[in-house]
Amino acid sequence: MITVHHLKKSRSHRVLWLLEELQISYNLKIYERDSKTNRAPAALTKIHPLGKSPIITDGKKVISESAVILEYILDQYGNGKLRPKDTQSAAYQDYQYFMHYTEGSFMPLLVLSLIFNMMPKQPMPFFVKPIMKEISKNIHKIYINPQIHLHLQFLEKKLKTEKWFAGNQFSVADIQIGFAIHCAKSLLAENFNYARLNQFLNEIEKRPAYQQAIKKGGPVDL
Ligand SMILES: N[C@@H](CCC(=O)N[C@@H](CS)C(=O)NCC(=O)O)C(=O)O
Repeated sequence: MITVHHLKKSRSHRVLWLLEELQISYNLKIYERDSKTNRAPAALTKIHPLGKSPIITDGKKVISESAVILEYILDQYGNGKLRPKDTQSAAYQDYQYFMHYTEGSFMPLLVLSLIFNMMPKQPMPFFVKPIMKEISKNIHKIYINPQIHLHLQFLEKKLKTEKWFAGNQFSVADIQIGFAIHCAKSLLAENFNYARLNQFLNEIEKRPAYQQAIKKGGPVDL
């Protein structure tokens, strides 16, 4: 049976969500973030050397990286569900794209934004703080925010012509990218003006499996 090593408020929500969609039984081991640093506890490094969540174990296998975990679960337990069947189709190409693009291109920008939000809050000599605040503000203005909006415009446009990210059927690509869009919305707050993406978020949040994952693993956030 699969054990999910679930760090609270993390990408691991994706894994719980998929397992709930497939209605598979699993063990859940919950890890708390450090209250000061927000980092994962050292206990996770005992499961995988990088100590990043999500990690699953299945028998002797240890699997990390959310996209790899989602694909593994579909390969082993999916019975052909939640990904396009025809590997030659445009939907399958989109499926592959969004499975890889999310962590390869989009999430790093969101993590960069989080880091630059956190930097001025770190302990430092009082006279450095205003300088750090200014650096953080400028990096957001010059690079991070325009890049995040560029990606969101691209994602919004994609959903103007299709219901989901890999064609007209809900798939695991929506689980993978859904978490990232949710995080982008909470980072941008009132500057998140994307009607189609808001509609997409409303639809995924209504899914019983999504809600069940939150019930078991806690709220979605970075
Ligand atoms: N690309 C990896 C990223 C894994 C990752 O960075 N996870 C974060 C949680 S969202 C983490 O474990 N952070 C805690 C830490 O670095 O201490 C994936 O998709 O699984």
